[in-house]
Amino acid sequence: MDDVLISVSEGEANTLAMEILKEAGFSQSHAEAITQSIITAQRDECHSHGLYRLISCTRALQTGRIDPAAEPSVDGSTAPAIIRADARHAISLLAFQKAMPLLVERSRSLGMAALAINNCYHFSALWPEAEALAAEGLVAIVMTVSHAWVAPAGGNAPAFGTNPIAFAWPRPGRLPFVFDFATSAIARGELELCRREGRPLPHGVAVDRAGNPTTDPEAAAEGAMLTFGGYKGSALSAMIELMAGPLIGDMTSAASLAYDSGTVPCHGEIILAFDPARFMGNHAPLHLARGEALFDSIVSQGARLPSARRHLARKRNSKGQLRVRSALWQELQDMPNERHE
Ligand code: NDP
Ligand code: PYC
Repeated sequence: MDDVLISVSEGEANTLAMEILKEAGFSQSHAEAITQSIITAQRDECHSHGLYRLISCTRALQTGRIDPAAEPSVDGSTAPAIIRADARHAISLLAFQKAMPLLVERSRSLGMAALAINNCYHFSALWPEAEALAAEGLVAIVMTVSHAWVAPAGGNAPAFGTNPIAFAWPRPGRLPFVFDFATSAIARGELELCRREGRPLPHGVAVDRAGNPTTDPEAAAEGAMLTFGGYKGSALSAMIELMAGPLIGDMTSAASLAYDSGTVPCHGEIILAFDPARFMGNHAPLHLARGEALFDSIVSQGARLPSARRHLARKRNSKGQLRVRSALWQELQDMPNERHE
């Protein structure tokens, strides 16, 4: 498919996203949380989790599995360092928003705390949540499972989700150091974009149903995706299954897929937050300077920090214009009309 990036006003994109989500049935607060996440991703040119997700969110809602209006509950009584949020079978984002203040408060008072979000449908990029915690001066790790699409190293049948992990490290006076990636060799969103746009997959990211390497997105969707970094990514993916699944009393990717009959997976997300002020004490400036020296040693040799591309994109798009694929923008504009026909 021949497609180009066009410039779209952020205000217009915001209005269209809200219209699509509200018409699909999402409550005002869920529609706002979803819109905020996808506009934030689009602004940073993270296309696989930007405006494109309006299509999958509305389709997911049509399965009848997602509650479009459930108000999440937040409970900090299990243990001082454990906060539980029950998304009540809604999209995860509102649960995070509602629980974050308590996570920040407990992380500061105890030095570290964990937020377990249960019973959520999760479609979004993780870095906005990691970055929000870094903006509070906290170090953060965010993990979630997803749909069982990914084979373990040495196997060829799906066992893991694409299982992303994000990490954020606050940097005084600068944007935080953040990375956020799927533990699959590519995110499912990338595979779906290749499928929509008729592009081949990169080599080495998927196998077909017979277990042979493939670059055909259709064959890969019927076969299995692969983890990044061979057995290392595979082990990391298994860790995320355990941490964001059984540890917080929730589903693995495979269990959730079976439970939801292959429609949309409902599962958990875990967010860990550490207060550097508590860990470092009086020596904080020294240790933060060591962190900065580490970053300098990376960039001084011509390598880039994760998020550097994103932060440049954010700067480029800071004047209220977003870069959107033209075919996607057309499809989104047609969406509310289609429902009126
Ligand atoms: P990418 O491979 O696009 O990027 C991974 C990370 O690596 C980013 O932080 C990126 O920074 C950084 N990076 C990329 N290239 C370099 C480089 N050359 N040097 C240094 N750092 C680099 O991520 P994925 O496609 O795997 O994931 C995309 C998104 O999908 C993530 O936001 C993830 O949360 C989301 N996702 C969500 C899932 C869910 O269930 N909700 C499941 C799977 C993925 P930069 O952004 O600046 O390029
Ligand atoms: O891109 O792998 C992905 C993904 C799964 C769920 C949401 N995004």
